[in-house]
Amino acid sequence: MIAREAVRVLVANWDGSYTVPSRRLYPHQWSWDSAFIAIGNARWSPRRARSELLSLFGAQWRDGRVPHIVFNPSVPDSAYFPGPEFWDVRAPSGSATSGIVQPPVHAIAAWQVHLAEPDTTFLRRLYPRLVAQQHFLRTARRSADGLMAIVHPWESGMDNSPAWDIPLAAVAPGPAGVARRDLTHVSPDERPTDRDYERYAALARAYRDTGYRRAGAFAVEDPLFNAAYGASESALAKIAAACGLDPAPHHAEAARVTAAMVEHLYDDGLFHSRDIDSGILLRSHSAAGLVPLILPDLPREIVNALTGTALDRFEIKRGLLPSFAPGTPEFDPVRYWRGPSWINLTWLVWHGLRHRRPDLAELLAEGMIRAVSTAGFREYFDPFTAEGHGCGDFSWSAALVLDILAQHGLDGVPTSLSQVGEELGSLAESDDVGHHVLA
Ligand code: 2M8
Repeated sequence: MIAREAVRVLVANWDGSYTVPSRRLYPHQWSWDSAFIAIGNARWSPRRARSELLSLFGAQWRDGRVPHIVFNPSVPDSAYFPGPEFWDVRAPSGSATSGIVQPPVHAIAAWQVHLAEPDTTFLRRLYPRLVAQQHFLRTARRSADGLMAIVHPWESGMDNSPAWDIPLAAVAPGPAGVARRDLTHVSPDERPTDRDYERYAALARAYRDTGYRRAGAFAVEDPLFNAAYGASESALAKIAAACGLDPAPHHAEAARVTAAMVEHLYDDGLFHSRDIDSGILLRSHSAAGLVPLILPDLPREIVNALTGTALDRFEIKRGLLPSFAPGTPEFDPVRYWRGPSWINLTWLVWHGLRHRRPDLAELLAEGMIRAVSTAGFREYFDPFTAEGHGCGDFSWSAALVLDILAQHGLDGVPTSLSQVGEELGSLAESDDVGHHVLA
């Protein structure tokens, strides 16, 4: 049974207060992974779901930024590149962290966790931290046209997407011979190239050397990142209302960023990234351009156009959303973010279509379940054959499929999930907070 298998993966990857994305490939806490994992954990252990988010925000910086990695001090530096020695920075809690961020999907996750098991104490605790996270982005990262910039491909979450080929080519690569650890666990054909890594390391080093303050040679407005920011403002409006606070400023900010995205990033049935320095729209065929479907205020005609693009160019009738459009020269069905289907991207588009096009949402739900049933909870999947790639027992694949199963009532899930939850309940309740401080 898939639900039981998914919970097994999440239990195996639990580290006491949060979940690692993968035991060997990603042995620390990752920011947007934790948000997706919380959404899935909420379906069988709301307590773990709350802990996942509180633990991450325990490592929030004073300026509001939520680092993309919080390092586990008991894992050796050499287990992951770049590790804590490279980033060389600590959060006020004392945890070693990275200095960059990831798409801010956390308010969306917090609201989903609350819906699964209402808990206003949790919401009240997290709300000011979520607000600070958004505040950091709109102060430190806001561009002239009112959108938020990312300063590293890792901040997009879609590291080696072809959408970054042009802006990344302008970055001078650092020294060759980066001490990569990922290739010990996954085939080189399924990961970014060494050349990509030399540039990633050079960019991160340059940002670090400004005290994590000034963007280097890479600064773009990404549609997924900005859509996450906007949808998080809509979620914050609901959270504020549930806490007896004023939701109006959040509604206004969500509407403002949606309008700015439509004005500056939309063209011809898809959202694109924009290079901040040149102001040029980086037209590509990345599935990031469909993620603005999660924005509640998106105009109807744009929703229709995006849906048409999802069907024609991304061929979602197959049930799997490719991360880059097939039929383009850059498309590669097995290399990381250059074409394979990922459960988190598919979940985001599914989330955006749920109330607008339930027929298509159902199709994607079935596609995700088919993929994990045949290939297991792999990191990514060939969008044509559903063959699994990257690491196995990958946490957000397991977590988000639990959410899909629960929402679609597939696999007899509401009953079986609560059974699984009950069986594992003593484990979920008895373990304790790990190394991250729950502030
Ligand atoms: C991948 O990114 C990390 C760097 O952050 C890596 O390649 O080492 C991406 O898939 C990213 O989206 C994800 O959050 C992370 C952990 O799953 O792995």
